[in-house]
Amino acid sequence: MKCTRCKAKAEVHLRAHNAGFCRPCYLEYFRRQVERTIARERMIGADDHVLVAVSGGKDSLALWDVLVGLGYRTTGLYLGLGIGEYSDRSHEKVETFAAARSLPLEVRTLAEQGAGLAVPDVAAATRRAPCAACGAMKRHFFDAAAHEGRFDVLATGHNLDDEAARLLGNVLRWQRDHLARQRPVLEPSHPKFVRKVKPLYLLSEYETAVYAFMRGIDYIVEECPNAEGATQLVYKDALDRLEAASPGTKRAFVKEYVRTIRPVFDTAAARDAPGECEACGMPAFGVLCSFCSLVREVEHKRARRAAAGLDA
Ligand code: Q46
Ligand code: ZN
Repeated sequence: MKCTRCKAKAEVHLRAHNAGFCRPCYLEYFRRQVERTIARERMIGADDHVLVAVSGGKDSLALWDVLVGLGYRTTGLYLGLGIGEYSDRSHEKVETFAAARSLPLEVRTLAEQGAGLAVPDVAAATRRAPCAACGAMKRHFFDAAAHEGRFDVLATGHNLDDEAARLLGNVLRWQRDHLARQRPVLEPSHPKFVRKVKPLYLLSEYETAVYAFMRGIDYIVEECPNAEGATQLVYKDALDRLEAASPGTKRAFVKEYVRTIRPVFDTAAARDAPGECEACGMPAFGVLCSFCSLVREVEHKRARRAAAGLDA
C-alpha cells in the first residue's frame, strides 16, 4: 500500500479512514488530528497553562508529546496509586520521559496522603471494585492539583476506544447523568474546578500506539493488574468486533453522540452547582466530596479493626 499523502511506501494502514501513511506523513496526520480537535472543541487557548495527567502509558505520554510539539505550555502530573510494581514502573517511565525532554513534572502519591490510601487498601477496606476507588481518588487529586497550581486546563489521554467503551456502558444502562457528562470538554461547574479536555478522544488506541512507537516514546506496555476484571474490557472487546466487521464504527458512535445526541442530555446535566467539601474544601455535592467520604470509610474501618485488636 502507498502513503495516501505522498505516495511513498505506507508503514501504517488505517482501515477506519481507508488511508495509509509513511512515517513522516503519519506523524503529521496524528498531530493535525489533535490540533483540529482542540480547535473545533475550543479545548485549549493559546495562553493556557495545561496540566497533563500522565500515567506512564502510551496515550497520556503521546498526548503530552503532541501538546509540547504544538507549542502549548504544559506541566505533567503523575499520581502514584500504590499498585505494587505496576505503579513503580509507570512512575519510572514518566520520570524518564519528562527528564529527557526537560519538561516540568509534578508527582503526588496516595501513600503520602495518609496510611491505607493506596488503591488496593482502599478497595479492600471499602469493599469497592479497585477501579471505582481509583477513579474517585484520581478525579480528586487531578482537580486539586489543577486548582492549587492555578492551571487553566486539565488534559487527559482518553482515546477513542476508552470513550466508545464508556459510551456503550452508559447507553446499555441508560445512565442519563453519566451520558450528560460524557463530553470531550467539561467546563468547570465551580470556581475550584478547571476545564477538563480529552484531545485524543477521536484517535484510536492503535493510532496512539503507532504514534508513540514512531516517536520512540518508552511507555509502560503492561496494563494495570486491576484492568483485567474491569467491565470496560468486555465493552472494548464487543466494540472491536463491530469495528472489524465495519471499520469506522467506533468513531461514528462517539463522534455522532457528541455532535448530535449529547446536547439532548444537557437539561439532565443541569443539576445544582456543587457546594464545598467540609473536609478538603474542594467542590462536593454532599457534605463531603467522594474522595473524603472514601477516606472517612477507610479511617472507620481502621479504627474498628484497631479496637478489635486486629491491627498492630
Ligand atoms: S489504574 Fe485505576 Fe485504571 Fe488500575 S485500578 Fe482501575 S482505574 S485499571 S485506568
Ligand atoms: Zn473532600
